[in-house]
Amino acid sequence: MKTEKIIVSSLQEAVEELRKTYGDKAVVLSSRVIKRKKWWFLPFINTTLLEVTVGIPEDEEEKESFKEELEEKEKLYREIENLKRQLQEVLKDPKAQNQPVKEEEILSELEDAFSIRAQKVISRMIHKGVRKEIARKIVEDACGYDIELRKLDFKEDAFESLVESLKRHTKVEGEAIFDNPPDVMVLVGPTGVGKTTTIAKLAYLFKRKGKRVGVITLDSYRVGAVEQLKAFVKIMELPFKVADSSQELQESIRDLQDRDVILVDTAGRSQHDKIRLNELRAILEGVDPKVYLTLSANMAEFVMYESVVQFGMFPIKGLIFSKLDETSYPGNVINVAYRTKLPILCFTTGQTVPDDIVMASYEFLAKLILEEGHEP
Ligand SMILES: Nc1nc2c(ncn2[C@@H]2O[C@H](COP(=O)(O)OP(=O)(O)OP(=O)(O)O)[C@@H](O)[C@H]2O)c(=O)[nH]1
Ligand SMILES: [Mg+2]
Repeated sequence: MKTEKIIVSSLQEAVEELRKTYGDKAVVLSSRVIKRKKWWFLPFINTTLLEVTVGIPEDEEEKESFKEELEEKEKLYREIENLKRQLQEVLKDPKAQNQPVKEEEILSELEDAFSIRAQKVISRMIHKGVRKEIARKIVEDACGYDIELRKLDFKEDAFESLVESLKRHTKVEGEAIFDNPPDVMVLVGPTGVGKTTTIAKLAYLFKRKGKRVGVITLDSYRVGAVEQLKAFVKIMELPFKVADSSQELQESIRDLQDRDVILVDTAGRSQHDKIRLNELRAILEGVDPKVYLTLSANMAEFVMYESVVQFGMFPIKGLIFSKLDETSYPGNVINVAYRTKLPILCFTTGQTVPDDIVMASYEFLAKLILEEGHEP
């Protein structure tokens, strides 16, 4: 494969340029931000450009594998488009803005179809922030038709039935990760959601399960970020590396080859900051990591979708929901899990390392929606 560097103002422009010159065969391999003088006579005014490295396949076999890669990417883009459409719907619906729902309204809509106990569960779910149609669907599938009541009622115990329904409507990874740890696991997400703290908690759990753990941070931008993680890692006596570039990351991974799992922390990025997201993508290129998106449970639901869409430029393997202790409306977690079908890895429930973490399970999800909360 031949590689070439082109200077463009955006990745979009790079893709268009490639299509024009090489058709579908060429791909973007990496990109980096560069500063150029906009006008030579104004020496202090720089403009931000992207230097994009492109790969151009030379033989038939390579073309074939590029075709597959392209198809894979197209599939991903289609999924993202689909999520975007769903996001538009959510934004159109005023309930997304957490408007209070009137108890009588909910119950009057449900009383013909559901038993009283099923109605109560739906109503509780809605008060916890689960969207009405999602709560209804999850409970409907947890129920069977009771001939005597002539209504839908839980097949067995409400909790057990909900667990079964959640298995059909959401995905959970949870403890399973310890049986089959990823070689390289990267946490991405918006700023301040708790990525670094979660890495420390996960490192502890992997270690407790007898796995050999290594930790790498890519966050050398923020003052104190390296020290923050280093301190935790030192207490756990784990090897720790700091990497600044794709090459340093690959070297660090090679140095930690004897580890069962390498946890990689990244600097928080706004989901709107395309340039910094692309920088991270370029650093991760060639590593094939399992990427987990960390979202804070107290974020507005539509911001969560927005993050899923924007961070969708990484192959997201699963979701981590942090700061569950800071929300009284965990229903948004159920909504996002239901809609995106991305597996949930874990929840974090406080600032204390390593204790405040719960690996996700369907039972935990059911508890989340059945527990008493803020009800009128
Ligand atoms: N209440 C609560 N606070 C948390 C939780 N997880 C992390 N925090 C706190 O949130 C703050 C930010 O946590 P970090 O782990 O530094 O977040 P980050 O995503 O790494 O932040 P950046 O690297 O700056 O993007 C810290 O004060 C943490 O103690 C949690 O589950 N609950
Ligand atoms: Mg951090």
